[in-house]
Amino acid sequence: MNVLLLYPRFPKSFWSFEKTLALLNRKAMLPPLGLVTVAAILPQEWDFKLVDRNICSVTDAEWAWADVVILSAMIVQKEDLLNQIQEAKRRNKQVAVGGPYPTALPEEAKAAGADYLILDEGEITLPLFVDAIARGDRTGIFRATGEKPDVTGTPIPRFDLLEFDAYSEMSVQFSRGCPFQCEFCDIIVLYGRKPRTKTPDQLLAELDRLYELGWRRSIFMVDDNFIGNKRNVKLFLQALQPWMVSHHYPFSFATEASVDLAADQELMDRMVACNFGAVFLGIETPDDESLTLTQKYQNTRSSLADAVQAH
Ligand code: B12
Ligand code: SF4
Repeated sequence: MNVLLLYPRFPKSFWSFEKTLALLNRKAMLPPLGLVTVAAILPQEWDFKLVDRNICSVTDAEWAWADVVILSAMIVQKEDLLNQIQEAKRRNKQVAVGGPYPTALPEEAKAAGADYLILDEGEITLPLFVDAIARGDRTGIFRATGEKPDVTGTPIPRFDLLEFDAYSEMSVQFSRGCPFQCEFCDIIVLYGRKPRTKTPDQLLAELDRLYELGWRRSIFMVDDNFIGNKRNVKLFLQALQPWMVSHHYPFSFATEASVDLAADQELMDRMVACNFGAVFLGIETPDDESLTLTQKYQNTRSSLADAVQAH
């Protein structure tokens, strides 16, 4: 089975960083970690090619090679996702979609012509898709019924499918989910309020793989909230530090966290010791009334200015 993994274009926005990327001679900031994770979960005897449309277009030879086209997207990629589904159907390909946008609004991808809607987290729904393919089903909707997968079983993403030179940063994920409940955020709907973490050995194996493949630059831990499970993140950092020393600090790290990070000196110290250089903090607004209205209560409990200054 020849699988073409296709990542739709993002529109231009603050996050496209086109001028900065041109200076760095890179084409995109981050790779599609969801799609390389999907490739790792699917049967490894299948053949995979990945085209990130933020880097290049799909060639006629790649379209011709594919038996099935698998796409992932967030809502901002809607326009290109729907166009690519239609293009694949024009070329008589079977099309499967998943990821945050199809999971949130499945009927839009279906109306554009997608044959398989593989929704929610792939660890649960991809095996259902594989069974459907084995039965010869030409269509299907696969959903996880309430349960969230234990990410300790998630395989090492197929980083080998990525064109490393095109990206300014690499991504890995330690945890999914966030204990908070900000009303504008899709995280708790998609991934739940109980942060699920990988094991320290599991994430070190991912870093080993990146090291082996030659990656030597910055890595973004794309967790929704890296410190959602403080106990487990400390255990991971405890294992990461000697790994970084023995590998002569090959990476620098950045991540996202809630502002309560500032209240945990031990955690900040451990992150610095592991070469974390930047953390996105979800400040949103200094206005208490707006924070309360949007249920971002955790930001009303202490001074945001002090949290930013803490080191
Ligand atoms: C890294 C990241 C980015 C990067 C993009 C990197 C990239 N090239 O992918 C950057 C920083 C640029 C970014 C920007 C934005 N992002 Co963003 N981002 C993330 C983040 C934190 C991690 C993505 C990731 O790598 N996840 C790890 C992989 C393993 O998870 P995954 O992609 O979900 O894949 C799993 C499943 O979804 C599923 N799956 C995924 N694809 C497919 C496909 C198939 C076929 C199948 C079966 C399964 C499947 O299986 C995988 C394994 O379980 C997610 C949150 C999250 N937890 O995912 C938000 C998230 C995707 N982003 C989000 C948003 C809203 C944005 C912004 C619009 C924010 C803003 N207001 O500006 C911008 C848009 C950018 C733009 N305008 O160009 C939302 C999307 C909501 C939605 N329903 O679409 C999310 C979910 C965060 C949130 N708070 O709600 N983002
Ligand atoms: S703290 Fe961040 S990840 Fe968690 S619910 Fe709020 S905005 Fe979403």
